[in-house]
Amino acid sequence: MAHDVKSLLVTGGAGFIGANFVFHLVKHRPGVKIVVLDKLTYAGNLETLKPIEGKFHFVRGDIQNQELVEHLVSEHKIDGVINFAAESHVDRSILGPAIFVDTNVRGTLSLLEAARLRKVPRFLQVSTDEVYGSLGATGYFTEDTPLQPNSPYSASKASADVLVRSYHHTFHMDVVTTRCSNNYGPYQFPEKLIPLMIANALEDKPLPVYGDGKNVRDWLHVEDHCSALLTVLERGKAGDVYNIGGHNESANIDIVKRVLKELNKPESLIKYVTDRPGHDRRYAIDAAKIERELGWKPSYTFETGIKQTIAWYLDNKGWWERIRTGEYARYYAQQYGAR
Ligand code: NAD
Ligand code: TDX
Repeated sequence: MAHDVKSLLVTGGAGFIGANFVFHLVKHRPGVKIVVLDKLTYAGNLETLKPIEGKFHFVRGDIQNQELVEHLVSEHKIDGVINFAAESHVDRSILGPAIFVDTNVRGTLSLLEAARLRKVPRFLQVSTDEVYGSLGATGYFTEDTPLQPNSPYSASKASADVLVRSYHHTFHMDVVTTRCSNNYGPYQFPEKLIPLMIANALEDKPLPVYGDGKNVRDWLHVEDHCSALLTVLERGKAGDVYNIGGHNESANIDIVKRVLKELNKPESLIKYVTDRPGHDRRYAIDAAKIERELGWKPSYTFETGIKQTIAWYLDNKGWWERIRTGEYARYYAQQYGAR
């Protein structure tokens, strides 16, 4: 059944993917009312949404506040929820796991309860390929791969996924779950691999590569993730899971060298550092189901996507330079200082 959502609650809409999704909606579904609920943690940034000010409603709040969520659902006649709100960084989950359970598990439960009690007709949980664990040199994650999360972050996301599943089976709620591979693109917080390497290279600072640099990630441009999410929101089958990926595997060291080459910076900036504890070796998504059943396919090649992304970081230095002071500087010293 196609879902013609008219009023969408976007949680975590001031973060990297959430904000890109709000841009995508404004452009492709101008008639949809958008309500953004975001706590504005270190990763949330209202400045990102400034170019479309007036085209969405913004509420600062925590997804764990079920009363607030229920109120928003009634006030705005919400007929769809898409949940981006999360603690999203693996390294931070190693430094302090508790908030990952609070936001990613308890927060998702609070949203599910609010949606169930207020009879919201559609709920999309934005999940990740990391719930499947780690692959060896061959094979792909399919929707049937067992959940074997290895970090506190991925464990919290997997916990949320099984809660979402249970709401479909027990309460017959109309839920869909997506599991996407690593995203890159404009507005990504500079703690994640690609923007961190771009920013450090531009400032001639060392580029910290974990372990042997040969861990493999499967990269998808954020706009392609957003088009897949809208497709699943509107046409995904209730209760189903959809993997999202662009068939673009790369070893971290190759990504880092690529960034340096594009910026005309020397490879001597690369610094191999102590590995991430429990570091997953390889992620690779089999996206055949969403391609076959919903006709989605990515539009960016990595070639065009990485050039566009680097150009964006060059043109928007103010956005990330402001972030790299204050709380971020303290995190960076804790994460990389003694490595
Ligand atoms: P992000 O860290 O950039 O943004 C998270 C947003 O959620 C921020 O705006 C933050 O303020 C908000 N938030 C955090 N806790 C909140 C709370 N308790 N209540 C309300 N808002 C809160 O994350 P992202 O990279 O944009 O990821 C978005 C979602 O996509 C996450 O659920 C993540 O697990 C998933 N995902 C990310 C990737 C990736 O490569 N970045 C890939 C697959 C899936
Ligand atoms: O400084 C670094 N050096 C380094 O070698 C950082 C920050 C990362 N890495 C490596 C670790 C990973 O193998 O690069 C790879 C990518 O790291 P992250 O950008 O931290 O992403 P990852 O851990 O793969 O998780 C991301 O993809 C799945 C997102 O952060 C998650 O939110 C998403 O669910």
